Amino acid sequence: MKLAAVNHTPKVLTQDELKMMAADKAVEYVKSGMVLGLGTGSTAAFVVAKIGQLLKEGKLKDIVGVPTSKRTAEQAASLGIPLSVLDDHPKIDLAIDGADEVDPDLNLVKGRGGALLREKMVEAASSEFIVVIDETKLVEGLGGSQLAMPVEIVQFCWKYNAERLKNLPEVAGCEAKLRMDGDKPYVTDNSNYIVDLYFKTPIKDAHAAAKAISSLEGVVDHGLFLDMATAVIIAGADGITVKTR
Ligand code: ABF
Repeated sequence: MKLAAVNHTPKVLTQDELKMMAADKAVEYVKSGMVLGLGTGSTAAFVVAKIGQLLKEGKLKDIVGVPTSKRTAEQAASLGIPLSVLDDHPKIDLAIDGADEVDPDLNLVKGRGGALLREKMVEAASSEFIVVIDETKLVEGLGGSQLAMPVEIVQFCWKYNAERLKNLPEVAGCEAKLRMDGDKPYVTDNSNYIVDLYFKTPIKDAHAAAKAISSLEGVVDHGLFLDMATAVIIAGADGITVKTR
């Protein structure tokens, strides 16, 4: 008798599938009547899409979304999610957003998508802040991915400020590069520039670095989101893990 071959190799999930899994889990925490902070980036876009779907199906009601970027506002509006701003809804029940790096204490690097300022304003105003990531975002220390840690600065004399950032002892040894959009500087939703800091080794003291960066005149905000996340949902090959503070 000839036996049919059975393939027992487990399916390897793509990064997008993992992001969607994390997003779906986070949306389980959304309840009707909530004011929601809507994040930015590809993982947050899955969250917004799911919320839109549940609203359409009548499984969620009376949601108000406070978007963290113009592109999230556009996506949410296209899905019929009612929108507001912090001026009108200064207290947010729950914000859900992605991140670029997450350390073991649930501190984050965010803002590679360029929306760090509005993300930080909305997420700081939220009673709960759930971060949704795939496992590639986990690091032992912030800056450890060797990818950009963004700093939003005013356009005026950006070179002067990039130089001052690079020379701060708290971020010693980093490189500072103006973020570009083609052959022009990248401009944020708030009409500012971004200087990306690149680290060869993780930042030694992220709280000291955050304080030093913020102390420079002309710095608007930075991508270190410290002591802000209340939970992190991580999607990996072994499924979903929820870490809480
Ligand atoms: C936002 O989107 C940002 O703070 C972060 O830069 C980025 C994460 O992107 P993605 O979810 O696309 O990986 O959350």
